[in-house]
Amino acid sequence: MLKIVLGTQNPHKIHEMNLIAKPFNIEFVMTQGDFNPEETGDTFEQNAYIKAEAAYKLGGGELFLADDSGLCVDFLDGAPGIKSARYADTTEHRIEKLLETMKDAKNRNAHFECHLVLLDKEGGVLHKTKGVCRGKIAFEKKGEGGFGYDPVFILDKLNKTMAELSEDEKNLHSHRGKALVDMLIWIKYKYGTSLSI
Ligand code: ITT
Repeated sequence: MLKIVLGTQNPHKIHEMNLIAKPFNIEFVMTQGDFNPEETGDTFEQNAYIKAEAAYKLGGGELFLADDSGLCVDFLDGAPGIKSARYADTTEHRIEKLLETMKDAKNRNAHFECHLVLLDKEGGVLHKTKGVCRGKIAFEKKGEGGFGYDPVFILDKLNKTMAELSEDEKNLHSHRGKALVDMLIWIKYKYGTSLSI
């Protein structure tokens, strides 16, 4: 089993990513020590790099990965985007604010985006991937699964909210699932089928 240090404070991300990585014989482990980098970047990619670098500085492994992701709403010119986690103080308030802001919006198109950055044991960038999942903002919450904006994001492909999907279904269609499978395939071919580094 190849262990990769994941720079995140979000337990939902590590849970989803470990489900996806299991068939690849890869496990994500939390950083050791105080992981709390300031996300000062202007893009998802820059913030993913900032988090991956913070994980690398804490050490504890040979590969370091971070995810920066968010919800981009057409009606809001791409907001909340990189500020998705800071759009309001709690998940409930973030959803309430989004639904209120969107209450008269006809164009409800939106997408989730996920950017992953992988660093080596010297802190150099090894690989980057991106995943996108397209959908629409619902008029009300539906479903209990997932996290964050999942109850108000209706997937175009399935006409269900992300929160109505099983964990496997979400991973099959989500921005994170797409970005991570691309990353895992790259790691597999880079390091060989044994995945030992
Ligand atoms: P880390 O920075 O510690 O990884 P975070 O939750 O703050 O955790 P981000 O800065 O990447 O992560 O912000 C992502 C936010 O975007 C997240 O808090 C959710 O509000 C939203 N988000 C990202 N992926 C999502 C998903 O799969 N489902 C629902 N909301 C998601």
